[in-house]
Amino acid sequence: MDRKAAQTLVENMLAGHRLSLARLISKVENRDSSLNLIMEQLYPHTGGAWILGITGPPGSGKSTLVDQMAAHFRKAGKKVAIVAVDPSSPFSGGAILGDRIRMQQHWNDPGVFIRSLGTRGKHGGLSHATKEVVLVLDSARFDVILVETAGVGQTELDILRLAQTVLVVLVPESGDSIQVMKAGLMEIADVFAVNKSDRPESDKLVRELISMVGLMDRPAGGWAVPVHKTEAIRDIGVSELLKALESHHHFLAESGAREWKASEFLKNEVMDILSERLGLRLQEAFETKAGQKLLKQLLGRRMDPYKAAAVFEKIKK
Ligand SMILES: Nc1nc2c(ncn2[C@@H]2O[C@H](COP(=O)(O)OP(=O)(O)O)[C@@H](O)[C@H]2O)c(=O)[nH]1
Ligand SMILES: [Mg+2]
Repeated sequence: MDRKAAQTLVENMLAGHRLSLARLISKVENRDSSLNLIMEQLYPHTGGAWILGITGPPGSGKSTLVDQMAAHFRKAGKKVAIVAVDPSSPFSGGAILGDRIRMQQHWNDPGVFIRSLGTRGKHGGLSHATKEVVLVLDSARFDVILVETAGVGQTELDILRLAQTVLVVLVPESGDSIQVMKAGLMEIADVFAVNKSDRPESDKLVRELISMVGLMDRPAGGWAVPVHKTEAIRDIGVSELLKALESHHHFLAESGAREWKASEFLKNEVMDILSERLGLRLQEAFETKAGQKLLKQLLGRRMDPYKAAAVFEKIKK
């Protein structure tokens, strides 16, 4: 796709054309060669959306909660995009299908856009593609973008760095607060939801989390992480949870943390782009005659990896 075609596609998307939006997202996901042209066109239109990350162990009720939250946002007249990332399933399989069925209440609503990213990108750049898919949706003027990821690994936590507000969803079965700490969820949570509050022991987890949050180092005037009980399937506690999330959103704007977060994110973004490019270029460099020779030298212990890296550093395209 050339510059002109990218421009037209982005213009159509900005005008509200659904199919163009879907096509752009696919191109971003597949790391299309016109990616940089697409980003150039749409980037000036980003920055308006509230990006809300939802994470937690599989089965804690994230999708159910996201579904209810979307319904609340719709009632308030907001346009909502939902991005469900499931890195555990390399193919769009069971979990994603389940999500689709659950989210059916929104299917005919033009104010809701749902996308599942179940596969890794061509070059394995799932987390990077996710960030850019979110940027596309941001430019498409969705008021809220809900990004659901299963909080099981580092890449998933990475994705959440792009979120302005992070909701961590837990259930009593997912373990105690010690495990929450170990999984790195304590540092990223802006709000906790203890879901499936219809189950016994949810009060115990709530108490644990509250005392844990109280022990956290927090600068004066910082955000106090609230803990909310929800029962997603019956929409119990969801509107209170949303109020807490919204006040975090306001807190970000008022405290200046929003800008700080955005600049951290952008720094990482540029570094990610560079390392993605560098990675591809090095991959190609290994395929060349010179690269093969170097590899042989490495294998024969006539060259060490540090020296080889220095040689590659000098390769110009
Ligand atoms: N008892 C109970 N079950 C729930 C609640 N919320 C979700 N579930 C169920 O828990 C299961 C997993 O939910 P899902 O939203 O797919 O979890 P996810 O993997 O975190 O996205 C589903 O069978 C839901 O119906 C709740 O508040 N109470
Ligand atoms: Mg889910």
